[in-house]
Amino acid sequence: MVQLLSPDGTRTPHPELDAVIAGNGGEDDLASPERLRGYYRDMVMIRAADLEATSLQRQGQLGLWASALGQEAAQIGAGHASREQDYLVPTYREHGIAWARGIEPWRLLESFRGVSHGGWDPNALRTHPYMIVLGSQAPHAVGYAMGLQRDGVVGTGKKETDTAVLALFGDGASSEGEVSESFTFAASFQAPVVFFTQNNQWAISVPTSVQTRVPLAQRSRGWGIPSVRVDGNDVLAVLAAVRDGLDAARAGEGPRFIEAVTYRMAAHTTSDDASRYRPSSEEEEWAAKDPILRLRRHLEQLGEIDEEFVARCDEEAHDLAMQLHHHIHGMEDPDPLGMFTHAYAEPHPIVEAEREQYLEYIAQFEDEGGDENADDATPSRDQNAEQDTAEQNGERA
Ligand SMILES: Cc1ncc(C[n+]2csc(CCOP(=O)(O)OP(=O)(O)O)c2C)c(N)n1
Ligand SMILES: [Mg+2]
Repeated sequence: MVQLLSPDGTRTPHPELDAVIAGNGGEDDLASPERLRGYYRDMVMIRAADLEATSLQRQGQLGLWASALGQEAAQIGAGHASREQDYLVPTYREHGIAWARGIEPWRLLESFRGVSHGGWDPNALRTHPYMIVLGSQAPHAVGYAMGLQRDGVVGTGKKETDTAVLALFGDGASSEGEVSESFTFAASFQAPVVFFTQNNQWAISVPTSVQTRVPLAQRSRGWGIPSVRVDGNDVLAVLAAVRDGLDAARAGEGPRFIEAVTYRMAAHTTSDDASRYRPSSEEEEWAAKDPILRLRRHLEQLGEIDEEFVARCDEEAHDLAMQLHHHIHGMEDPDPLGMFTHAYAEPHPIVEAEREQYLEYIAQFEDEGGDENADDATPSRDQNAEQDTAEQNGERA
């Protein structure tokens, strides 16, 4: 497993990736003190946003939240490894990726609150909307990558415009047939795509040991796709491996597969109770490998971090959490009928029938309560929150 920072923060040399970190002789040093402090700040910011989102869900302001706690280095490393023109295809837990790509964190909350279908312009930010269907990221990414080949922006030798795709998915999703099919297409067409799996040890309650008998990274080798297993709690190892893979892909060298070994510190989502299936000793063991702490120790060893900087990051993170809180309360509820509007580009008989059915459903409440306002007839967010809490307490019907 590739590691550039050991858990105590010591930098360990690597025969190939050191050159990538140093900018391959012509670019900026990816491990300059300024950049390292930047990664640290990023990780502190997204952790605070994540904790705030969890609180907002508990307050009934979000329907659900999928926490990325513990996966900050994997996501900030991979996000910053991509170049501006690259296209990223995320899952639903990619908050650090979104941050690194410049997506405002409250955009993420819109979908989890159910007030938008996506939340950002995928073309402008070169980052696809979150996708919950497991494994669907892979064929979308390979298709996009094959399109890039046909657009002539692969292997021209221009690093500023040659483009690659980063497909993100979890250890569990890697068992989906779509991922295997995508490996076939990517290898056959030598598509400029890097498959990046965050092996966070769990797929809800199923451990990675059930998904695979060999290290996940080995899976792609039968397709002739080179792979590497990196320490996913080491921001520099992830950064170097993903930058290297994407640059090879954009240069026309074909696909790569990267497994980042990390840990999902929280439950699967706010609807899950991880204590039912994993021991707290495991959580404690991984807490000692905390990715933020590791980078901080490294910066301390270099003498490049002081209390003032740490305090400023914490303050900014607190401000970000407050902003999220503020934005949530400013989000307007959408027209419930809007969900039928963009299902298809043109009218569709089934969608039309469903729309009519829903109109009739809403009308029932108007008859009963004599209330003219259809929105008030749907259960309120507070009522939903009460029901969710009851379900979490095991009071299911
Ligand atoms: C095709 C499909 N099957 C099942 C689900 C339900 N589901 C949502 S997340 C999840 C576990 C995914 O685990 P993993 O791929 O390891 O990603 P992680 O949640 O750990 O980030 C499952 C089974 C789904 N979203 N899509
Ligand atoms: Mg997983």
